[in-house]
Amino acid sequence: MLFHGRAFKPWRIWTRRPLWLKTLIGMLTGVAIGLGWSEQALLLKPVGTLFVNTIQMLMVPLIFCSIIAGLTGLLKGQTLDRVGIRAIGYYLCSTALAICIGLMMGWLLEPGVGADMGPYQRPEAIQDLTLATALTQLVPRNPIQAIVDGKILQVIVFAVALALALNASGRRGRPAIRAFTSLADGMFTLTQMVMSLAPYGVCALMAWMTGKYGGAIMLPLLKVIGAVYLGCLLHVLGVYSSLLLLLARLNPLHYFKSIIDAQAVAFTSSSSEITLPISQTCAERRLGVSPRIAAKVLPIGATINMDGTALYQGVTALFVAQAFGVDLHLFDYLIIISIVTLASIGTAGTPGTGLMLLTLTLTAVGLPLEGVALIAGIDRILDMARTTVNVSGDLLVSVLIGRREEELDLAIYQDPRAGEEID
Ligand code: DAS
Repeated sequence: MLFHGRAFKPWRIWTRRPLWLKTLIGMLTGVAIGLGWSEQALLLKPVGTLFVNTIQMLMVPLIFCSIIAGLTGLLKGQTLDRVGIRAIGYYLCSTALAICIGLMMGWLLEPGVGADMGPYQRPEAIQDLTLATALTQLVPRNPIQAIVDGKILQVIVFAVALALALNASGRRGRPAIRAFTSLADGMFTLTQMVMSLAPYGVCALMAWMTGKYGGAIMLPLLKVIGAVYLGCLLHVLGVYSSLLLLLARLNPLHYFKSIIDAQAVAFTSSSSEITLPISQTCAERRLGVSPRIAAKVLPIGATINMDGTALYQGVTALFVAQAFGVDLHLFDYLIIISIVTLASIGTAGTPGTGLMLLTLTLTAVGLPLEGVALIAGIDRILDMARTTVNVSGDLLVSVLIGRREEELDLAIYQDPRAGEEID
């Protein structure tokens, strides 16, 4: 059959839809199946488990290669200068602060309470872990064994150490860096291939979970959206304003007015990398940051700064723990803060990477990966907010460093109209 002169292929109506929309449709279809045919829906569990196992298969090699590729790509064989070190310091501190806000929102709003999907038994090894043993175990005795056992924190520590060593070894390290960079690219491609199956995997898991636990699990997802958006608002308005006032003695209002364009692109694209050119223009023409500082600080931010993603990890990890009836303790929170802060080094500024990072976070504290399927359906809605915060944080640090290096044009900062229009 012809349609506008071309062969009409009805399946294209589905295949051409964006992945996030197909995943959302998959989730809603799964809920409908679970509510309508709860007995039969339980038979879909193996399909969902297969999807979860496939994601788990990717995790360790993906984070290992992407941290090495990300860190060596950032350092480019040099040692960081004062601006670079300060930028990374600001970024990692604000990311850790963002996770704390996310954990606080999850603890206060308790989005997962009422989902009643527990009780879930965490692995003994994680339950019995103490702070002393965790600190001693930070450094893996056998890094290959750590990779085999999926000990996330040890894998990350080893990856950061190896990246710094390869970067310091100059020309001799380049073949290895190239190898890890192409491996990381391969892992990202494989991740995209696996995530293209998300609509079907999430559909199967949601059908099974709804069939087993009922439709009550949907309401908590709305609370997750509320908690993430509220936390993002609190972080940007509260933390960023305070940092501008306390560290740079600048009026935050000018900052918020100047970054609207970049935030709009980040919100609609859900990608820090796509937003980077707009951020650069915003920084120079609206915030008055010098091109030298903007060119150095913003790419670092797009690579390692993930305040919104970190905050989202805090909320969703607590959501999954509450939904499955698992009590997390202070020590678990410290593990989440460490993992997410360090893993953000290797997290790409592209849509959906936060969901992949969530698999690391849940594994590190022994929570079920079925929680990833619960979140996957609404992830794009959350990604829009967290990417907006990521980009806002990048721009904030460029202002703080520009101010400290006396490379901030106050005339432009105080009157963004003084800068050129952003075309
Ligand atoms: N979308 C990612 C970014 O571009 C963030 C995320 O997925 O968490 O920053």
